[in-house]
Amino acid sequence: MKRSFIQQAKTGEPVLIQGFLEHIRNTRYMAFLVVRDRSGKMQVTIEKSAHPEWTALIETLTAESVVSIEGTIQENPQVKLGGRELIPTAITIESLAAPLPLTHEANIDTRLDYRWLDLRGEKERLLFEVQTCLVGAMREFLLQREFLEIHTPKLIAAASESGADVFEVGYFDRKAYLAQSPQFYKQMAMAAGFERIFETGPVFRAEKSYTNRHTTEFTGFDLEFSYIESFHDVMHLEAELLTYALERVQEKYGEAIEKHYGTKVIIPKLPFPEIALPELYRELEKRYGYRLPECERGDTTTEAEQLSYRFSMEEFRHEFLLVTDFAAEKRAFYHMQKDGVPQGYDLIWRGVEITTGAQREHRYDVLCRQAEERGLGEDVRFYTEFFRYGCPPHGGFGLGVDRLTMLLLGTGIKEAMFLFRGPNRLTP
Ligand code: AMO
Repeated sequence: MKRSFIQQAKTGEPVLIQGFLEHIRNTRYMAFLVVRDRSGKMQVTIEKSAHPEWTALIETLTAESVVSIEGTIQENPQVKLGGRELIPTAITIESLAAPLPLTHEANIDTRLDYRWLDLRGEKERLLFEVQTCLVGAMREFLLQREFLEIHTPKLIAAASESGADVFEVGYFDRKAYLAQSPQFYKQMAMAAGFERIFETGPVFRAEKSYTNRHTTEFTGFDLEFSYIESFHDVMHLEAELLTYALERVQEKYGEAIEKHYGTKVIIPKLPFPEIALPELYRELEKRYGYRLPECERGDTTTEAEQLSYRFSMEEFRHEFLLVTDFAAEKRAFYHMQKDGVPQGYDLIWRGVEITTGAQREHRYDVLCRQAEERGLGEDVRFYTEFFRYGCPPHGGFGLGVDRLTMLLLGTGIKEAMFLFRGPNRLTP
C-alpha cells in the first residue's frame, strides 16, 4: 500500500501511515499510540481483546521507535488529536528506539550531542522551514534580476580575508586553506563579465570566539554585481532583498514564529537608515554614555552594535542600521577608498552585524598598491591578476545566513544551525 501523510490521510478507507511513535499508553483493555510524521500526528487506537496476537509487540514498543501502521481512520470527537483515530489492521516496527538520552530540559550542549533527536521537535523543525523560505526568497529575488548562481572553491591557496583566522589543511605535499569567504572568486566572476552573481556556501573562520553569534563554519550568502555607481547601490539592493525575503517569511510563517519563538517578524521600511561611524559614536556617547576603547577606533564593537539597535529604534524606529565610514586600516585591502575612506558598510540588525559590503577597488594598479601596503603582494598575486585585463566597477556583500536566522527567531547561533561548529565542537 502507498504511504499517506497523516494530515492528508483519508477517513473511511484503508491507509498506511509511517512515522515516529511519539507517545505510548498501554492500559488493561486498550492501547493508544501517537504516531508523528512530518505532516502531523495521529492517534492509533487498539482494542487489545480484538488483537491478542499483538500483546507482545505492544509491550516491546518504545517512544521514538519508527513504525508502519495500516488500518482505517474513523471520526471520534473524543480524540483530542483532530477528532480522528486510526484503527489498525497491521503494525510493523521498522526500527526500535533505545531509551532516550535527551529530555526537554537538556542544555544546548547536550542537545547538540544528540542533535538528530533534538531536531525532531516541532519548534526546531520550524526553524529550518523558515530558513528554507528565507534563503529561497532571497534566491528568487536575485533570479528575477538575472543574477547567476555560482559555486566557488573552498580549498584555496591564500587567505581571502585576513591571514589570522584561516584554517590550514594538508594538500598533498603542500598547504592549502579553507576559504574565509568567496570574495576573490565572486570578483573573478566580475572580471569574467558575468555582471551579476550570487553564491550560498560554507565559509570557514578559525576564530576562537565563544559567543552566541560566532561559529567556525557558517553559511554565507554572498553576491557581487557590476557597473555600480557607488556602494550605495549595494546597500539599496541588500535592503530591498531583505525586505522581500522578510515579507515572504512573514506571510508564510509569521504566526508560527510568534507562537513557537515569541518573536514578531517585522517588515522593514525602505530605505534603511544610514549613519557614518564617527557620528554613531558621538550619538552613543551622548545618549548612553558609551566610550569607545581607543584600540577599537574606526571599527564597531559588540557593545556598540548592541547599543546601536537601541539608537536605531529610538532615532529611526527601524531594526536595521547601515553603518558607513569605517577606518581604512580596519577594512579589507580590496575595498575601494575615496579620500582615505573605505567605500563600504556594515549592516546591523537587532544589534548584531549581519553583513559587510563595499564597492571594490577594480583598478589594477591601485589594488596592487593597497595589497602591497598590507604586505600581501605575493600572496594575492593570483587575485590581482583578475584585474589586469579589464574589469568593470563592481561591488557586493556577504551576509551570514546563520546570524540572519538566529536574529529572525531570537535564538543563539547554536540553535540556528543544523550542526554548530566551534573551537570545542567537531561532532556529531
Ligand atoms: P565578513 O567577514 O564581515 O565579510 O563576513 C560577512 C558576514 O558573515 C557573517 N560572519 C559570521 N557568522 C558566524 N560566525 C562567524 N564567525 C562569522 N564571521 C562572519 C556575518 C558577517 O557580516 N568578504 C566579506 C564580505 C563582502 O565584502 O562581500 C566578508 O567576508 O554575518
